[in-house]
Amino acid sequence: MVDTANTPSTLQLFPYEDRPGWKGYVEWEARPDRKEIVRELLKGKEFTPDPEFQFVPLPTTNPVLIGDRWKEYHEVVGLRSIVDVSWEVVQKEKADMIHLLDFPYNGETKREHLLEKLTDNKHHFVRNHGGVPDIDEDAFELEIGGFVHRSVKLSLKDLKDETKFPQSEVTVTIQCSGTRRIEQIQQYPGEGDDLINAPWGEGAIGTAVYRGVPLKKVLKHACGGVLPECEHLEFIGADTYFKKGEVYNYAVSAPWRKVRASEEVLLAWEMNGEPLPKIHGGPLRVVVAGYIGARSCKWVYKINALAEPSMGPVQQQEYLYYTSQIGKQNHKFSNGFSIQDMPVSSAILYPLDKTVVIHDGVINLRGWAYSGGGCWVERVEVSPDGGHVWYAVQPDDLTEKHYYAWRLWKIELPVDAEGWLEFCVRTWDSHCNTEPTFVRSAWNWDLHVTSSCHRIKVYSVNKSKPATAQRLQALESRGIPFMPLTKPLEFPLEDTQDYLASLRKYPREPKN
Ligand SMILES: Nc1nc2c(c(=O)[nH]1)N[C@H]1C(S)=C(S)[C@@H](COP(=O)(O)O)O[C@H]1N2
Ligand SMILES: [Mo]
Repeated sequence: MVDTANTPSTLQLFPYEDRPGWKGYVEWEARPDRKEIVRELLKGKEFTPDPEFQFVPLPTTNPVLIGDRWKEYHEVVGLRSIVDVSWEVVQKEKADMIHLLDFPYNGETKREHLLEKLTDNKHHFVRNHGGVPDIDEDAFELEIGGFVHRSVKLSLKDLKDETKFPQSEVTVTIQCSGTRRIEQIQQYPGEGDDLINAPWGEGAIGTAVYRGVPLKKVLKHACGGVLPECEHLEFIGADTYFKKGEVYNYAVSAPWRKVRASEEVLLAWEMNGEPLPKIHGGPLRVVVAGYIGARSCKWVYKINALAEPSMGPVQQQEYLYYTSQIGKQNHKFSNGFSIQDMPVSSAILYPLDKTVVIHDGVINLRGWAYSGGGCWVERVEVSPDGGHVWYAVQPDDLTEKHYYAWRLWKIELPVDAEGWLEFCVRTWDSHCNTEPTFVRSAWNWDLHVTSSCHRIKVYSVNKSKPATAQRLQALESRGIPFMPLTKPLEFPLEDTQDYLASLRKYPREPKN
């Protein structure tokens, strides 16, 4: 618990509005003095532990998890208003979501909203490591420095000036590397990070058309290019991130090689034709197409050209992919590889897991398929038997190809068998990559990148079978619903006469 007796004196320590028009922004990276004060304030204090949700079932509430600990961090340093304002933004911009974590806000898109090629801004998932800054467009400024020929400060007006920078519009799928993490958790619990590694299902992914300027053009035209020492571009966001008793601004990086090669590393201010919503990084964010969501820094106000990757904890200490033998006792920041390009993956959105499907020998399935790194989805295959027999989705049943976006798919799957069946999906991309077969094949301590074949269990009732059709009719004529599946039938399906006839024809015991 927070020792409130010690907090009032800290209330004025850090400004809620560090620059005029920049609410909810506090500069930490350029202020080691402030970082030191926070370190001292947090030292030795006890905070509410994070909720345990890996060894126990997830609550069915919405919000699912409550970030008490993170609210208390902000309270102790006198920044409680960041917590409150962030929740107000959620109410305004993201009312209709699965709120996985209330603060820092993590919101998952509901299944029905994943079935559109472009995800509506109000339904696109959100992953935050801190609060949501509220920065005036007119007051906003982007600073670029480090190993560039010329350090610059650019207003949003400068960036939007087409006589200075050519603009691009790109359809991009942003996927959190935690998508489908819940499947890893259900098999083997893993990293319980201080900032809760959200138990995402299939909805930490979304697709939008982003408008902005390619970063490489800005580096070229505004900064006169980068210096030979520049190998990485670091992006710093205006939000506040606590990690192990220290405070930071969110910082990540992407290699210069990626930025140079690609029009698709954008500084974006528009999402699906609308100004970038605050919760998605407005007024300006980076969009690193093809990479894990974490690199697409929101509220980016500073870019540094560096010789090495960012030392920000998100880049250095998180989003690492370990072997399945590396766990709590032996993981180091250097012995996992840094996840950048997203691998190929897919999900079945309908039918829902653990549902009953009454059908005529064909079940309709729908879902998404995506591959990062500029690879595109070539083929989606679905299996009705856990992965032995595979049926390919027909080309007409896939949405159009993009270099950096998902394809939605649908298929009419022939299904003869009844009872519990395991359906799964696997996708092949343009580089002939496909998905590991089982979660266990790709389980990793940080629970990232669940890219194994997505599996669901469906209870099949095939009414093209005469016996099944008759029984369903018998139920209907009595007004008895089939569901819920686990409720026993209210009447016997066989009368005594039929039973005895059958028994006499096929005796239970051998005759001799
Ligand atoms: N400044 C900042 N940028 C950020 C984050 C953040 O917490 N702060 N989260 C990252 C992560 S982990 C993901 S998956 C994406 C999510 O983008 P979205 O919230 O717009 O969907 O933003 C990334 N950019
Ligand atoms: Mo993420």
